[in-house]
Amino acid sequence: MSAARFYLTTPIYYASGEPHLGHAYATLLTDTIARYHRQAGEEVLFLTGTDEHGQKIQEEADQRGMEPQALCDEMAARFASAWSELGISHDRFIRTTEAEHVAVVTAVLQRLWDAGQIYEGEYAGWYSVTQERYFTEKEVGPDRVDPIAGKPVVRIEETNYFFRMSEYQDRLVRHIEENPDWIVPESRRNEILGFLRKPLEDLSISRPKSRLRWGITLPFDPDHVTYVWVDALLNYVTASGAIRPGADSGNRGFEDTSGSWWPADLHVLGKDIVTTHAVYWPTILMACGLPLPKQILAHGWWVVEDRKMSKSLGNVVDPLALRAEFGTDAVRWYLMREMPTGGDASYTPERFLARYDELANVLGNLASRVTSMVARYRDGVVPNARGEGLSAQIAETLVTFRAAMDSLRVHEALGAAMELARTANGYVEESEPWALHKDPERADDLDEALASMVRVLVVLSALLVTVMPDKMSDLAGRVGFDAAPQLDEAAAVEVAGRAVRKGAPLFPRIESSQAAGEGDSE
Ligand code: ME8
Repeated sequence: MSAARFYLTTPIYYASGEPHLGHAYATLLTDTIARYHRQAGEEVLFLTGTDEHGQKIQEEADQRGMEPQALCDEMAARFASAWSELGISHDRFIRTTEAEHVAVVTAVLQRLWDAGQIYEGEYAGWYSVTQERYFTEKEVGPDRVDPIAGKPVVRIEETNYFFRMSEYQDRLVRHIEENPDWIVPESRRNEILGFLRKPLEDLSISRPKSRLRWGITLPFDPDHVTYVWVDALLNYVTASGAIRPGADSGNRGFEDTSGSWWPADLHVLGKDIVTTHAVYWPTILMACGLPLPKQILAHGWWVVEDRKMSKSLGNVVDPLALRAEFGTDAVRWYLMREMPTGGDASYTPERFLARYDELANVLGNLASRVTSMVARYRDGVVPNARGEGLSAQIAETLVTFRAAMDSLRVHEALGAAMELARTANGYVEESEPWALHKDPERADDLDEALASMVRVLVVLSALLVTVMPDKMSDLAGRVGFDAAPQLDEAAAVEVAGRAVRKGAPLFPRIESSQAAGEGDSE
């Protein structure tokens, strides 16, 4: 039987600015979920990339006195290198200026045009360049600002092509109602259902070249380019390989996506772009005859003093600077552990340090104590004992961890793992290996306690390797494993006889934890 497959995506980020902590969060969240599926033995396609067309990019390039393509080349490289520094394990980095993608967008538009799904009309409305979207009179309010970033909108009146989105309203509402987990969390699902209570309008899908030259030319009118969101959303189909214009299969992909990665299992994105993903996107797919993605996870925002962190607000935190100081895995841990998936979280240096302390004082401390006791009391070899002192807690943690990960509550899964480390520190205190060591009659008890502690470290490495791949591989290595084991094997691996080494602290203490008088010590 072939392995189960899982296809998941991040948003593709605008190539108009540098990656910041918000982008890093979305990408890391997707990475953590991707690693979790790989660790379960599934075959995974993890897609990320850059969104390179549209007015926002053109304006940024004009401002810098650059060609848009040169700006995109520079920014795509920045994103790719940030992701490599943050240990992101994507399988494909797509750029919407790639020839393959341009061909897919062209094929899709031609298909919609041939099917009578696109017509020419007049548009008059408020446009936000920051969001690359029209908003209604009501949404922009008397101040004429977009409701997401609060930036001014502009009035646009022009001839556009429209996609008959309104025809799909009922089908979309039914889909959302019949699939309660299609959009998570529920708050975002309700928001979309609320939006769909009003009549859905048709979607303007083109821009005249007289106003915007940077985009994919419409196949049926050379004077217009494709609206950037239609172009961008299709990246998910391009990378799936479902439609390969010009290939032997022709456009077979529209009728039959077998053999490709489409439909996606999960789109991860921020709550700022739920409407485009949960309304525009599924209706376009319906009109093309393509299956819908299986799930949409809308995560919350990192805010700084109650305002969304964003380039346009000028309040961004650079994830790479944090990484230089604390290491990649500490940044990954903070972002994944601190933000309740779906909620908002506020970035503060204090919270960062508090989460780091958890790593140093709970997990790092446990690893250090256990490895040094095995070294000291048993010459660095795990004794031949069953090591079942914490079996019940391990079993319970595995159940909680899996359930939380499967329902995309990553922060909860990580919390459960950290709780196991806390419990294990308590076990160390209670079993008092230092006292057992002094009593030759209790050598078996000491063996059992040490083996149990090592087992917990192995399980922790398996639980946390998705979020801290380097540190947890290091931890597995310190207790005699080549790599952190797969989750379903972790509780039952043989620990007896493994060679243990202590090594330098996994998470070196930083000043605040030293000041607090705690740390990575026995
Ligand atoms: O919207 N907190 O790109 P974008 C958390 N190109 N996440 C944040 C964030 C914050 N403060 N700021 C950004 C676009 N993000 C389009 C997407 S997809 C077909 C096209 C994350 O560069 C979050 O995931 O503005 C958000 O949805 C995404 O970056 C938007 O990135």
